[in-house]
Amino acid sequence: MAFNSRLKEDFDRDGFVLLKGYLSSAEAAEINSNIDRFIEEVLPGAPDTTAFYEDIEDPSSIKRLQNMAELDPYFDGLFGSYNFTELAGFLLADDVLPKNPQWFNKPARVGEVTPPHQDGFYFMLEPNEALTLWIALDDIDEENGCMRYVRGSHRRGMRPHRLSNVLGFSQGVSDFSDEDLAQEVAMRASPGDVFAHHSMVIHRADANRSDRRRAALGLVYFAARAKKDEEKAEQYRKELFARWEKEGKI
Ligand SMILES: O=C(O)CCC(=O)C(=O)O
Repeated sequence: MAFNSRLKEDFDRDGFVLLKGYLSSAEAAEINSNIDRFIEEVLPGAPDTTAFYEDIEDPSSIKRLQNMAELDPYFDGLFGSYNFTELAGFLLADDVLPKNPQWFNKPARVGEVTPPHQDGFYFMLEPNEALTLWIALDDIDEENGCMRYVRGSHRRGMRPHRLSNVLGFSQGVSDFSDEDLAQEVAMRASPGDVFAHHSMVIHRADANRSDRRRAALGLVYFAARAKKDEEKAEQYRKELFARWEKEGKI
């Protein structure tokens, strides 16, 4: 599939791009019904680390599902569907490797903030060349926690991160400033819209205090030229999970 060169220019300049109506609302509904099926049929037999909850006592408060491709062929197949791989390859100008698909949910009323962060801080790549295709699955706006990107921040290097108290987002940019806020754009979306965001772009989202759910599926792709220090990344992941377990968060 041929993509428009304007798309790449926008992505390179801003660090994110919106592909309005990339999927139809029926295709977004199919993803939603597969997430429902995953929760009902796969999650009960899956490792505890598959789901994070806003309130561990409330099974309806899932805020994150991860490792879905390993657990379910539908989500594994999604990476290669809808020309997603071609899109990611076009934007990163490289072959790409699909990674962990994750469901990012902000349940109505209780969905917590997404702290400002750069995904590349977690990815630990050299060079830090990766992106997320963030597929909107609901009508999303300022009230239910839309994505907010700091335009062009991917070109200004890795910012310092410190521990955040938000489960699932262990680290946040520690010197997030008014200058960042001035460059920030709040992005509304409809089901089927897809954002591509670079691993170095700063992004965040507000809490969801509305009566509507705010959900999206994130598909991560690493550029083939980006190399990962697997040992360091695994050690870091283990420490995080041990800490969350100790604090009774998972
Ligand atoms: O959905 C969110 O609030 C955050 C998602 C995110 O940080 C990401 O896709 O990199």
